[in-house]
Amino acid sequence: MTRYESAKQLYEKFGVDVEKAIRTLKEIPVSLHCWQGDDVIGFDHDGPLTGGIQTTGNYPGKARNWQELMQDMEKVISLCPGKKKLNVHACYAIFEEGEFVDRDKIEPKHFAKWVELAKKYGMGIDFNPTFFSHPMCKDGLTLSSPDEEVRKFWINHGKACIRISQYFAEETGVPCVMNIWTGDGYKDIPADRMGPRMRYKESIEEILAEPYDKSKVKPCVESKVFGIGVEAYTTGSAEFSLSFAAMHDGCLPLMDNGHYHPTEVVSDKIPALLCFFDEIALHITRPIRWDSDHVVIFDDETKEMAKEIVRCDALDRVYMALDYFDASINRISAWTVGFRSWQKALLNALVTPNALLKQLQDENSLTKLMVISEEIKTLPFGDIWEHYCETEGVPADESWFNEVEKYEKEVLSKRN
Ligand code: RNT
Ligand code: ZN
Repeated sequence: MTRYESAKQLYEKFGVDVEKAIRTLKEIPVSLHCWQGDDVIGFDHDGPLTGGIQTTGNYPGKARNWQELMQDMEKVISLCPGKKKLNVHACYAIFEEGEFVDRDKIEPKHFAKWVELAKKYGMGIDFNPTFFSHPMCKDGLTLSSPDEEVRKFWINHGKACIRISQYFAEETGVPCVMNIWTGDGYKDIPADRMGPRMRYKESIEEILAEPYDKSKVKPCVESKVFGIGVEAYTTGSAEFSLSFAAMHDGCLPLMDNGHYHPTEVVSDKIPALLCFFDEIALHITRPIRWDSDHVVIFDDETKEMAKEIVRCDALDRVYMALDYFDASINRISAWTVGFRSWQKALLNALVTPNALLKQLQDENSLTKLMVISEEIKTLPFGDIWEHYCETEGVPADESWFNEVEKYEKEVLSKRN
């Protein structure tokens, strides 16, 4: 018997269909964020990263242009099992030599190269307007600015992004999740908290008034608690964003698990929102003490979030996207560890005996629920994971890192 066969038998004892779990996982897309590769800079400006988010570290070899970024993403794709979707930010528009248009004027053609990459791998694309790192972020405000000209610019950016999202969906045949996040807020106690929120509400409504096909474009609003330099007040707070999505048909709430107070957990929020929304979206990250956007690892809360999606039978109702950026380590490795970790979390959730555990809860057999929950933690999950990677044609163990080291030597170290 192989190690996989014997592991499978142990899981079967708890009523788990391992083959089915693997088949299911292969069909679930996870969005791979382009911004891990160049520290959230993009191709449309020279200035620094703003908006209350920050990358730290200066590990050599970051991608300097679209060719390098795509080459790096293809490397990551080759090292990760599972179905991928691309996640692109508007600041990653690709211009012809000498061409430039500002964000309110971008068009589908500026993203044709991304469509080419997606088609090469049979992937869909998710999209994000970029409301940061730009001179029109006036006093740290965009869609909620008191300056009408500023708001108008960003509303037009949002509308352009709706059109680009629809183009992505039409080209790839996969719906495009378009996420609206702004870093709008104040460093210190504001005198007016509602004014900016009313302006934000009206601005998003104007963006969503752009005609689009609801089956193709899935707009979301992402909430946040605070950012660097924006500690006292965030316009798009949790209550604001959740209420906005609830009150606007077709708009999804997006929860980023770095955007809550440290003892709040998104794993518990997933089943709460699924009681009310047909579909929701997630940004999967790893906050250490704050919204630090560390690389996702196979830790307890990551596992718990995946378990909730599976237990709620909501794999087709939750859009999952990675969102982290670490510039202190090899970026290809950072990307790969994060993607593989979320795959592990999903596989782990799918081979958890959820039906049995739920039955124990409903019978109020809470003692036995604890006993079984603890026993299954030491089942040979690694053997199932290894088998899954083999069937996906990617390295099953840490040997993928040899490829990254080779790539660093041959490609990354030549960039400067
Ligand atoms: C920032 C938000 C947002 C960004 C990306 C780049 O705190 O999480 O989602 O990380 O849009
Ligand atoms: Zn996010």
